[in-house]
Amino acid sequence: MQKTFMSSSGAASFALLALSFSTVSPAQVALKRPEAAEGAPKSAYGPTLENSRTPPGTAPAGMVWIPGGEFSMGSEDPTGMVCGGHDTMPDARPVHRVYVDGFWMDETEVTNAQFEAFVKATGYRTIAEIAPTKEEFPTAPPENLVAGSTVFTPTKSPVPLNDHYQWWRYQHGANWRHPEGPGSDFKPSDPVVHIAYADALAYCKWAGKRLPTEAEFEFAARGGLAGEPYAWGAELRPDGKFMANTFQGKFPVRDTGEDGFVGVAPVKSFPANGYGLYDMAGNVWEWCSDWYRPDTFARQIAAAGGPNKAIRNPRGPDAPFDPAEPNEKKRVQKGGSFLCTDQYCTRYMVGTRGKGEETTGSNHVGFRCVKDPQPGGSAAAAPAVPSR
Ligand SMILES: [Ca+2]
Ligand SMILES: [Cu+2]
Repeated sequence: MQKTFMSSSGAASFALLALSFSTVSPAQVALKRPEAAEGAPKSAYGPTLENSRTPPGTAPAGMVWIPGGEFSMGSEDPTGMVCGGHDTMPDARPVHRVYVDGFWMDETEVTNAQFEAFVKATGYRTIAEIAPTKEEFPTAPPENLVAGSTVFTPTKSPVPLNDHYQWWRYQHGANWRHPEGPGSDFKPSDPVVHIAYADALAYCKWAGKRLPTEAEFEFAARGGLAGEPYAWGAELRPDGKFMANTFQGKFPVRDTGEDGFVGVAPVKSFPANGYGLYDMAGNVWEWCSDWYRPDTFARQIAAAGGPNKAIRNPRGPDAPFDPAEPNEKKRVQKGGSFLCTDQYCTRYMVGTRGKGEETTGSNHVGFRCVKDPQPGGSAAAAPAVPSR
């Protein structure tokens, strides 16, 4: 019932611990570092203890079974790692134990074709398609009260990376149908973008699904591995192979697209992880249902009585708070995007956390859905049906 793995950072698997020491090489002993070894540095990660991988019924179309179980959530400081980048990411610590129940998850990000089916069935209009009002933005000049969304724009020359407004512009007419603005058209197999939180929720409701919690997303992204920095293992590019759609070249001047894609990539362009999920890192950011706070993990651990007491099915704090922008209501986003690079942001790393203001989509923010198993076991009896 349990699968355990040797993590790159030295977390020992249960299987190895069960061996007698006489059968283990000195190198392995050094990796395992018994709990009693005082003063020795110790990985914060424990094993991943999966529930049964047997699905509770037939999978809903396009979804895969995520078994759930207990795992270590969060990220150690990546700045010392190869390709770890410059950001220490304290909001992803302490690493701590979490348990999630099993669930179904979309094997890909929601695509434009899927989103178009939703829009055709419901007439839904996304936030990016609706002009902001004077009531919502009393101080904004009237000429700015135009529907649109934020679009990444390469700079002409290298810039200090301390002000992201240098490479984001508010583009009138940018929305899921026109990802770069008027004149650009969506591709059916690309992930839908320019999706605000409410837009994602509306789609989920129509599809009979919901957004993943942050813990569910991370459990799923780890694909059964334990303590690895990436959804596929220890290295960003094993044997030189690109495993996710990220940014190459000089950020934010020019993406050379060595991984095959400048900007967004069609879903399933890179290998699936251990659970059969595609693009859990890179491509587009994905909304989670949790409110964002930088100290979420510390608060949960305090409430649970320590980092080794598994927190069951965490749903995040009751209210959002980001000291960097205290008036904005932010939700957690996971996975990073096609703009991630170790020059600026390495949130393609599986234990790291992103955040986004609820009403703000952009051309690198999308989502995917999850679904709870049906009581009685047959999930196949509940296909996605328009609810209105
Ligand atoms: Ca790319
Ligand atoms: Cu990033």
